[in-house]
Amino acid sequence: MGRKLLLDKAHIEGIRYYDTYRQHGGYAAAEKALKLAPGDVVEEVKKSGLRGRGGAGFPTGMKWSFLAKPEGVPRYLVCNADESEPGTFKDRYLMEFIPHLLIEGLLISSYALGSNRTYIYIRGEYAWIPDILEQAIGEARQHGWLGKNIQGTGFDLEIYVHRGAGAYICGEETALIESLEGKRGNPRIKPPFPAVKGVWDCPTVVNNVETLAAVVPIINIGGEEYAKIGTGKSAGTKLISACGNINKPGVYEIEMNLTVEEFIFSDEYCGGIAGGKKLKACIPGGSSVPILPANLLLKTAKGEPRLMTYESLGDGGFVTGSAMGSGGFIVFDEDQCVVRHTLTLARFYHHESCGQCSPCREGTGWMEKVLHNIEYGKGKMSDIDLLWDIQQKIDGRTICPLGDAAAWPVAAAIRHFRDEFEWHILHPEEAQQRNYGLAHY
Ligand code: L3W
Ligand code: SF4
Repeated sequence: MGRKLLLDKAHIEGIRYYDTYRQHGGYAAAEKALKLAPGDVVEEVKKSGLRGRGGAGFPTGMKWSFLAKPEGVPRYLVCNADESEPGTFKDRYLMEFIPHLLIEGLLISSYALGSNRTYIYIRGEYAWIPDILEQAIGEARQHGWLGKNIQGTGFDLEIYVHRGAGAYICGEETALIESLEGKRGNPRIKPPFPAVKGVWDCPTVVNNVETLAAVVPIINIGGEEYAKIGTGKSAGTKLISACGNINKPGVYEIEMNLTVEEFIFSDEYCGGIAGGKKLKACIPGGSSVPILPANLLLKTAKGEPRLMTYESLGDGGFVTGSAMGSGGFIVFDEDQCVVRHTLTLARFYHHESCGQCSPCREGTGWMEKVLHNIEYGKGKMSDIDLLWDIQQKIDGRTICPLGDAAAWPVAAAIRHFRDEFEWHILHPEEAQQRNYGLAHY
């Protein structure tokens, strides 16, 4: 059984409330961190090897050390709780069941970064969670963990919960900042990175919910100890939200050296494919990452077992690999239709494109139309090459990663399941009549 650092107490009755959280060791890491110099807390996070849990996997300690510190200018920490990536629901679980873990992580991280005003930007559709967070913030203030002169250290901190309005693009950090400032959530061109010019043009760190929660066990056990878990490049534990055609969908905490095979088939995690069917494919890191067919999912191109790590899931780049992404693990059984799923995703990205750059605005719409034709019996063989061409013209040519995220699923579907596209084109009536029993995510 793997070590649990984030969800080890999530099952305890009443852990959502301060008294229970405190009785079970809560705020011990904050006590410890507040006795250290802020720079030493940053060092501890650097030593841990923690990487951003929102999708990009950028080293957290490095991001923190990039934060500009001009004299007399406030610095901000923003928690990205705009969890909207299809297949991803692990941050919701953390906030809903163990909100004080996030508040404690925010306190420690704000102290380390010198942020006296920290924001939680939360997805609009998570309508019931702001109340849970506000309750935890109120309790933390009541017990002297927020407000002025926290625990007599001279450090002041307020945490504000800001609700988004339901746009996926606001999970992109610069769109999130625009939205937080009260504007339309259009991504900004980077550089400058938020670490230099973020909220109200001030230096800002934007980190994912899980990343900030992971700071608590890092301080509790020490950065070096945390770094011993996993594979080095993928240190620590990771939350995975597993869904699709599996026996036990849910949020799991894994050590990052578990094999994909064990994750899917063991009873401790997904419990195998539902209905005794065969595994067909998987999107292992949220809808933006390439789909992997079963043969490439369980073993790497070198024939080694594929691990639930940044490096193993991403090995070989586009050809054989996918990505750890946000940890949204979507499993497909043998009856699933890759064309239909690719269309669903194309529709999503078209709908969510902010429209600023032409390749994304126009290309996502084109991909949706062409896929719709193929799925609904009006496709031509040349449409497959057309789709390939469109995705290539989007990839790497846009302001923010949404363009790439729209292109990659299409590219991977054609690369690995071209025969399915051809079958749809050659058998239009049969393709329409099939009832696929789509996986839910
Ligand atoms: C200062 C530099 N800071 C990089 C910072 C940068 C950002 C972080 C990573 O996209 C991905 C995307 C989705 N000085 C810096 C620097 N930084 N160089 O490091 O940056 P980047 O550009 O690699 O990625 P990103 O823009 O954060 C995130 C993928 O995640 N994804 C999406 C998941 C969506 C959710 C959700 O719904 N919550 O998680 C899943 O795979 O496609 O590729 O902070 O500022 N020189
Ligand atoms: Fe907007 Fe798409 Fe361009 Fe991102 S890539 S800025 S979502 S148009």
